Amino acid sequence: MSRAVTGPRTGAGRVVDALGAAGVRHLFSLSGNQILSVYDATIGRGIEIVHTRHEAAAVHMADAWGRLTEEPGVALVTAGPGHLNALSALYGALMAESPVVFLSGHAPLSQLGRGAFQELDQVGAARPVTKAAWLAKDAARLDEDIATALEIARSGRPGPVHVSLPGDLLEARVLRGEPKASRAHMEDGAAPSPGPSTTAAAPLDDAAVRAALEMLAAARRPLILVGPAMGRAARWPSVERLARATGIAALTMESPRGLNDPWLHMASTRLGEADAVLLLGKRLDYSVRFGEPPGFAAGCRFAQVDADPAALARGDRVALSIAADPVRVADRMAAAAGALAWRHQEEWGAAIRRARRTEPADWARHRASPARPIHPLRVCAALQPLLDAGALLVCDGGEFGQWVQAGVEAGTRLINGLSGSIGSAIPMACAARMARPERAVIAVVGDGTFGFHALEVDTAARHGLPVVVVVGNDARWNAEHQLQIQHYGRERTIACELAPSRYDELVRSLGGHGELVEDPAGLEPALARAVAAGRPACINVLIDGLPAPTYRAAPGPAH
Ligand SMILES: Cc1ncc(C[n+]2csc(CCOP(=O)(O)OP(=O)(O)O)c2C)c(N)n1
Ligand SMILES: [Mg+2]
Repeated sequence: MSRAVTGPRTGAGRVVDALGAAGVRHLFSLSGNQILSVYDATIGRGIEIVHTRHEAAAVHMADAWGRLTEEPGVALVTAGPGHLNALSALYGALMAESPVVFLSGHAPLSQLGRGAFQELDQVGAARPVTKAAWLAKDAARLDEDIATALEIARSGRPGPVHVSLPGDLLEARVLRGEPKASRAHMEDGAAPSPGPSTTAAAPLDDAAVRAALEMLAAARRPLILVGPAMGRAARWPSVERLARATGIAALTMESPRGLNDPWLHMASTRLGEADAVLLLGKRLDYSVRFGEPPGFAAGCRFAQVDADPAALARGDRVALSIAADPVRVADRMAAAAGALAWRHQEEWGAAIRRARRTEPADWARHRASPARPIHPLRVCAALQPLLDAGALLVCDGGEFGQWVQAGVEAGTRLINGLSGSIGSAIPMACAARMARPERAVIAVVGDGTFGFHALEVDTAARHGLPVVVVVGNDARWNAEHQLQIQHYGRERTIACELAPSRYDELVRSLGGHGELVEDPAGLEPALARAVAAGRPACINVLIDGLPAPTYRAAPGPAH
């Protein structure tokens, strides 16, 4: 049998060369016919393939890599069903504004329209969950496709970009200096130029920036709200500088629970008092209740800054819209703030910052509670010292996830985010450990959520990634159970029960460390052993399935 054509002189070689030249060292992937040429081309080229157990997990890993490094995480999957399996995770990356390059094998160009194996309009399927998506058309230009995809993913408002790679292009021999097809002859779906997302280079509209600053200066109770990318380490210092220069409190809005984000604590009860809001890289979307009453007062004015003009809200809620890089605008505003007369009282900004850290009065008792099943805040109390020592938190959704997001303070945390999707935490933790090998990485998931990507513990074991998975086991899809109680009544709850399964034993069977914790006193020692295990670990905690915390206008019981 003759060997397939692979190596540096093929289209696949061009793909790998372009990735390597851009500094990409990992491909998060699940194998398949159409991409084996790319696997082959990585041999000896310094690029590690992290071979996952589901395509969505590969994208979640690329997403975490993107969020932590601000360099695109690259996922590579096979055509048709492999491609489709990955799409839900791309939605997570899109909503988290994470730079991701999503590459899929694709039916050969030479067979298109004839019912090729796994032939599918992959570009059409990926378009709603990407910044840009196209089908590669020329083997000699595959390197340009990759470079363009990487550039679009990280520019402007970061996000995922897709390129479909036809199998025949990947396997085609490409000689150096081979003539390239002219882009002008390509049909719709060919590689776009980075285009309007590169507003970074455009001159700032000084008058508009000044008007936004004056709007804040004239307000009594101004606020700064920022989106997911602005809340990350690479951009947050600019937000902080502006907050310091103006005395205005700045908050990141990255929770699917929006103004009810439990991490906001008592601040969630005060945001509606604002009379002017600066949105930095933050859409006026569902998470801020579109800026409308009762979320915000009818008279509250909004100024919105976004690198992506399409993200700017239409309608009369926004007094000022600025299409520009929010980092540049924040820096410009911080520099100019001293020259203005500010009307707001420092006390308002301080009150919001204080409220953000103010917990209901009874939380201290819950953190120390000896009760069984274990209170979620007791788990938080056990996690906090590890986070204080530098562990990175990857927290999923569901009621347990909300408790932990609210109940701990983490130097670095990744959450499921505005997609409102559950299931990403275990694969994200794997990539987080790759991006930050010096730090302990703790994934927090509900028992239902654990099932989405539990087998990525196997990926972690094979790739030497000792992540710690803490499962809050209430034998229930509790978030939905709670909604049933709220909307239909306690006597009409249905179909949300799970078994109190031994997820710790599952992890042990995969070569990991696993412990069941039923007694709160066992939490700290079990977590310490898990962190020290040097292999993936699961602490399966039997918790009380409580509704996630909510806040009232005055500190009081959580529920
Ligand atoms: C992909 C996806 N599927 C379904 C949901 C709806 N959903 C949100 S939370 C939740 C329950 C999660 O259960 P578990 O992980 O056990 O956490 P718990 O709420 O019990 O603490 C479900 C089904 C979702 N948000 N995302
Ligand atoms: Mg549960």
